[in-house]
Amino acid sequence: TFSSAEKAAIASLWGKVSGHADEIGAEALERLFLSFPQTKTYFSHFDLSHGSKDLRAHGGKVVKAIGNAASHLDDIPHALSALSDLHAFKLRVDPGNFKLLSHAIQVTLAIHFPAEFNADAQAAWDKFLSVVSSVLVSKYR
Ligand code: ZNH
Repeated sequence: TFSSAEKAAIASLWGKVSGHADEIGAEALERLFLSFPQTKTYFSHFDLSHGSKDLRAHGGKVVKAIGNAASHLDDIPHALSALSDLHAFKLRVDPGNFKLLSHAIQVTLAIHFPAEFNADAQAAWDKFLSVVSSVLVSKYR
């Protein structure tokens, strides 16, 4: 569960991100693929070149799912239930990759929102993204 300060930090940064979901998401994915090239293997059917439509479309989906979680901080498992099924039963992404994506997202947020993404906001987002990740891998077996 999140403290009211953590909730405020998540909501206020989400307010800045929400209008730029595709751009922020595409950049986070690009950082993921550059820093951890092994993660590209899940996306062999995508055009992963800089600024591609695939990167923007998928980045937008990922960021909007995070926004959905941000709007349901008291019940993230319920909000992400279908997505959790998809990752566990169909995509079977190695759970370790969620940490890598969370890291790439935080780097992207830090670069675009340096003033807002202070130490407290970073701690809150780190916790939030780890809750999102644990929900998405919770149905693995
Ligand atoms: Zn994931 C898909 C989200 C992580 C891989 N994803 C997806 C989607 C979403 C997401 C929203 C879409 C769905 C539909 O369409 O329905 N993810 C997400 C999130 C996260 C994630 C939120 C965290 C935070 N993923 C991940 C990782 C990986 C992945 C880490 C690896 C690396 N996903 C994936 C894939 C897919 C997805 C492969 C499919 C794509 C296509 O389209 O094909």
